[in-house]
Amino acid sequence: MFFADKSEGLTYYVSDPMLKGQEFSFGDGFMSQNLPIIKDTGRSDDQGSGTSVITERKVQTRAPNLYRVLLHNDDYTPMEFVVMVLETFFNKERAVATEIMISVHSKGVGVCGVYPYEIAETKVALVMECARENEHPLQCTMERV
Ligand code: TYC
Repeated sequence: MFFADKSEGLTYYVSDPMLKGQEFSFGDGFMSQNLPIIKDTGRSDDQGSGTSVITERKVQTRAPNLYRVLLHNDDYTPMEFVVMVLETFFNKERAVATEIMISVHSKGVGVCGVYPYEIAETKVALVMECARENEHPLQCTMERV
């Protein structure tokens, strides 16, 4: 299996047998596993020897993509319910939760926290499910930082 390193115009082969048959592209995180990389010494016109040698051990880490989780104001969700949501799903102290709720109430939108994509997505889903179960129109969304 291989992937193209577009930044250097090279093609690498990953020598880990566990990854046999899988295809990868930059950005899916597998490079952060410190895999041995074999640089292809063959030529693209098929005239190469076909021999490959391990030339480097490349480590590439990625900063997680962070997302703000937002609460939106509405006219019907009880203030106490919003405070409970902030305490339960965003681990806020009651005083902080109350401040955030009041801020959302007066400004229209407010940040509950900043998280990597999958955590943000889970929190949005949990809040929306909780609001729906309690028949409140509270809206929770996420946006890229
Ligand atoms: N505006 C709501 C009320 O007056 C309270 C509220 C605050 C609703 C924050 C949603 O995200 C929200 N009951």
